[in-house]
Amino acid sequence: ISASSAAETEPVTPPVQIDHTQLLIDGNFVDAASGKTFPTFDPRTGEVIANVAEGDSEDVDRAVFVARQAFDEGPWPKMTAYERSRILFRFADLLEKHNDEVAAIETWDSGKPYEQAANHEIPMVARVFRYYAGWADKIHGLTVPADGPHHVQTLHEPIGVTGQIVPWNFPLLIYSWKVAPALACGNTVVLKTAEQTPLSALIVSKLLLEAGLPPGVLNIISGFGPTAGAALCSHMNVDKIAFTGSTGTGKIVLGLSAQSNLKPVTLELGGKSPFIVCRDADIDVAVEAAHSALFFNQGQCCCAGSRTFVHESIYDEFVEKSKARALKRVVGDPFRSGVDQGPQIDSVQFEKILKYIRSGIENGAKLESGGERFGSKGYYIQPTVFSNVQDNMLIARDEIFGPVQTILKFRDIEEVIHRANSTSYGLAAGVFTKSIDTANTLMRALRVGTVWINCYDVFDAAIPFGGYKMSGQGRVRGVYGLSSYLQVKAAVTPLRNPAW
Ligand code: TXE
Repeated sequence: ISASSAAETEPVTPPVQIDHTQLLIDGNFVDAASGKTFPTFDPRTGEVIANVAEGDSEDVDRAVFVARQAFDEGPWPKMTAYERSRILFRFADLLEKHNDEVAAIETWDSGKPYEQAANHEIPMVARVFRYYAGWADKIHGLTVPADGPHHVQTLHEPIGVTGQIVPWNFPLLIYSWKVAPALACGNTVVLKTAEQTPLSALIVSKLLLEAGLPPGVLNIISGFGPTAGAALCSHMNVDKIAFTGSTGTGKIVLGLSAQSNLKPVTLELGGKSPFIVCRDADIDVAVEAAHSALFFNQGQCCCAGSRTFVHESIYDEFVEKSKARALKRVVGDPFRSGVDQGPQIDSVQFEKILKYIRSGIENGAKLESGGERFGSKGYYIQPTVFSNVQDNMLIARDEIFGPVQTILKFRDIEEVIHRANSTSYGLAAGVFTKSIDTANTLMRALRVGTVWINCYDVFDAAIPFGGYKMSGQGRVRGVYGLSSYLQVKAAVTPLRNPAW
């Protein structure tokens, strides 16, 4: 299909129906206490997909109450770790059976290409659950060689009721990074989905119940941030919050914890990640990697390589090739095969991105390709490339969260290190060079949570992910992802009774 025809033709009818739109509390689908609902929209058209129960503080109270009971009275943390692990493994098998149905719901609600969801994201969700299922019965403490005649040991215990808040760009993948380690460690969960994408978590959580998860252990609240989200963050009976979203909201979440019960908070926030192409890089490989580092998932990635720094000796060639690559990107209905880029999530993001594009033009960056909406319906935006971008321009400073590549020029390594680090973010970076010395120098100098060298966006259940600076606190995934869901208890006993 040609790019333009794809967006102009009638939207493909999604090969799935929506069965679940209520809140999931204590193992049952229930209406919101207020009886209110809100619409979730199809980003391809702006039309309503379904009306979903709108959870608020009363529903959060109900969910936290049952999650507390399931934690304090069992059965979840009291089950053997092996039983918990088996339920999580069983769920991963079930999810694989329902892969295409779940992927279709994810695509319909979020606009991401179905092939991306069905072939990569949903399988990765199963992988993440298997990874943490494997950890469930391998979590143990230490014996500690303290001074004095004491036997000292540590117990790694679940924290309790964990509140989780997820965004709309990877609704289920981010769900898996939070729910899987929390459950593996024996915690119970109240999770609030993003208001733009409430649907997929409901069917997937139902599969977890089918796999044997006891009622009350995982509760799903659909609803808005300032109401349901804030109620969860302020709740006195929630023991921990894990949040992924914008840096601004992350600050609010931290504040709500401070004003309530000082529950520990982990944050995975925004970024403005540098992608550095050195003079000795394989230019074609780097062009392709820089393109997908930015445009993947409609540019809606917290770790998007959104500042492409290119050495001056190869700058013009790199810009030409990046422009040609962007023009080849297939934009269209995400249900069609071969489509690389679907619509942006909603009208708010769509307008925000177009505003950034206008500011780039006004500030004197050179528009190489794109720059406008794509088609006349829905929230599609043309793959956009800017060259001659300067560090002080808004498009080089702010997280655009859309298909807008900004290409900057640099002269030497010290200079690019300084410029790459001159941001309040610190999530990720890409480095393209054939020199191991240059790679190691940059890898150590960049103040970011992940450095991809001669690659980008390599995700794996075992690789930790998280931000330096204002990109976040704590790590998700891997063994590091477990520690946010565990308390460490030190237990001390004398080796010899002093009365002897
Ligand atoms: O984010 P919010 P939005 C960035 C990206 C995007 C911008 C705004 O730049 O353009 O954020 O997106 C919940 N208390 N990222 O407005 O508000 C909200 O309901 C508790 C980067 O969608 O952070 C949703 O579930 N919760 C990011 C979640 O927070 C609150 C992914 C994220 O919404 C709340 C998404 C409150 N007061 C956006 N207010 C990434 N790191 O990948 C909102 N929420």
